[in-house]
Amino acid sequence: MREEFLAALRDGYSQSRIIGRKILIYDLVTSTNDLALMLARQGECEGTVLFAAGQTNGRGRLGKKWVSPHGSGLYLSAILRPRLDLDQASFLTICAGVAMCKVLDGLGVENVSIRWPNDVCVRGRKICGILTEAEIRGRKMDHLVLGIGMNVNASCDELVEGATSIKEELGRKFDLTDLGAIILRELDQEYERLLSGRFLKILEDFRQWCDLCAGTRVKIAWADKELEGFVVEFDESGRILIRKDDGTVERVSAGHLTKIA
Ligand code: BT5
Repeated sequence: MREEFLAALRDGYSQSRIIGRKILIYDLVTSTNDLALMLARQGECEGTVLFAAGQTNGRGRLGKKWVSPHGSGLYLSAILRPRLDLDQASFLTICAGVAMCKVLDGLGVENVSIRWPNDVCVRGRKICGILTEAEIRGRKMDHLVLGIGMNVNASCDELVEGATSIKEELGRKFDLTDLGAIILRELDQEYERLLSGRFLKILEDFRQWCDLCAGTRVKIAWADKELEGFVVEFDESGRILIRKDDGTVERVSAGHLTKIA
């Protein structure tokens, strides 16, 4: 493990400024995102993070399941109240993706990349998933829950096809508490950058980690819609800009993306 990460580990949670200033730890929950959304509605403060050892109903996007073997992964949700427009909520996913890439890279995991919008992969195998859920009051964002699932000590056979874990990549187990501290520190740093308006810096990092570049031909499917075209760029809300074959450019904030050779 690299030196700066060992230092982060020694400092533990104390470095957290916002994310992680209050930590709630559970054994088995349905979903840390469900619990965090409930607490956020009841007024829980910004920065509170919930960790669970296991989830019976870990969720991905659009009702998909997040497989959460008990005791061998990190399942956490942070309650955030950023002053952002609702359509900028997906930038939190970008931010968290960058933070998780930095964590994995710092541990020595090679070939880490972001599969837009919310998967962190190693050589195309998914190691971490991010689920950002925002709720509004009136026309403004009231709170947002940032959920992260990281496969740490699970073996491939405990996960799903196409998944991997830190243990599978590095050949050894990690202490979940230490890793939790490292994750909070990185998340907090990225969140700090976001709150201070350094969107472009975060986007710069995102482009470095993202497995897509301008000119890649892709197909994106969401709800009952699908479009195909060439990647142009990502905007400050984390949306992808696609130039369709008729020359028009469409912005998409989430969906299932497939690269077309
Ligand atoms: C995600 O959704 O990747 C977001 C996952 C977020 C999970 C965290 S855990 C803490 C918090 N509480 C929750 O309830 N959720 C969050 P999506 O892009 O829709 O991907 C879902 C797909 O990932 C599934 O359909 C599977 O194909 C795959 N998958 C499920 N479990 C996996 C795992 N443990 N590792 C890798 N891939 C997995």
